[in-house]
Amino acid sequence: MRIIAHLDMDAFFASLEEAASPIFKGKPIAVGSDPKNGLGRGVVSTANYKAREYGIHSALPISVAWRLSKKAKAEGKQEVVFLPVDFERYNKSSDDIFEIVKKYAEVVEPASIDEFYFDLSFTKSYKKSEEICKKIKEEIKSKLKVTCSVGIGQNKLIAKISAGVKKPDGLVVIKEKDSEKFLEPLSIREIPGIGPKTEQVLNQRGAKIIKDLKKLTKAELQEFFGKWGEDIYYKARGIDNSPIVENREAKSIGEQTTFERDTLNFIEIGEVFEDLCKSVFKRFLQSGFKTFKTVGVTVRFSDFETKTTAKTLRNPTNNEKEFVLETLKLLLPYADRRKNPRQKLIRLIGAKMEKFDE
Ligand code: TTP
Ligand code: MG
Repeated sequence: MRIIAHLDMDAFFASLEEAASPIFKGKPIAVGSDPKNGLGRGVVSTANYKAREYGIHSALPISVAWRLSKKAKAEGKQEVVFLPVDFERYNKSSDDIFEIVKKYAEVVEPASIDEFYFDLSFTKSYKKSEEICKKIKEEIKSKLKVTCSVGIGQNKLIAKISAGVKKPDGLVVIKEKDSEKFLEPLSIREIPGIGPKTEQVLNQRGAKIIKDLKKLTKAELQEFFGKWGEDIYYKARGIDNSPIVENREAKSIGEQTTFERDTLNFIEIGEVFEDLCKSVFKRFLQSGFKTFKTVGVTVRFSDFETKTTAKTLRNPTNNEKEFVLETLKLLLPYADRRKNPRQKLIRLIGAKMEKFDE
């Protein structure tokens, strides 16, 4: 059984701006090109939910957004705060979110600047997956002061669609047995890839919602759209085998491993950890990088609480012994009482290195 989650940040750029400047809190915000007092020619990148109430949204001409703001003001509502796009900062936050998700799931696909797919099949349970996603949401909220919406399902298709149905700050779980019924009442446009053109053709065949789409045979859909038609046929039934692709360029090299049984046996943990470090070091040698400067560990306890620590070394190094020793020093406090006072059993450990060739 696969369990896949999709996480999408809420009004991402605008939320980050709101979080960065308390004076904007609660105000309608549009991030995008310069409105130039209504004469600007660019578009809105995104608007927060408050500004969406005025009809402002992504890709709307900024001049139209300006007018909607003036109209709102005339009606006694708050004027919209217009802000320029600060990609560098948003990218940095995107990396921070990626790192948070990565603590809880080994396989993560950054699908866009504010979207991530990750594999929770290892939990073998929707309940546990939901718990993990709650923790991820909480950690993002506490560290970045912004919210996100998460969907959980049997594949990327169900995960993505369910993440979108309860925005903002949603968490939706669609179990495999419920997935077809979940899809049926939705607009065919909810299926990723069905844009205005495909929609038009399908509307002409009487399919507005997914339930109606299922009345078309595979042969008919293939006739209209070729291979894409076959995809549509399966997607309408909640079937999607596409894999999660970890395509981010290497910023860190690391590995995690889950124990056969949760343990607090120092000898066992030490042995497994040393093997893990050796494997990470081998990948470092293969990577072509010359040195690394930061080392880190991850520990997941039996209740899925997950901790990470990293340490930046005094000097860049390429020494395997140093790597093992330094990460071991980070790991040990989680086994003894220093960082594990209740002596919880350990479920997973990980080691990584970053800051290459500085
Ligand atoms: P989205 O996830 O599509 O939108 P969002 O996060 O702003 O809002 P939602 O709560 O509905 O998810 O896009 C993520 C970011 O990408 C968005 O904050 C700004 C940027 N973006 C553009 O610059 N132009 C666009 O047309 C879209 C759709 C997004
Ligand atoms: Mg988003």
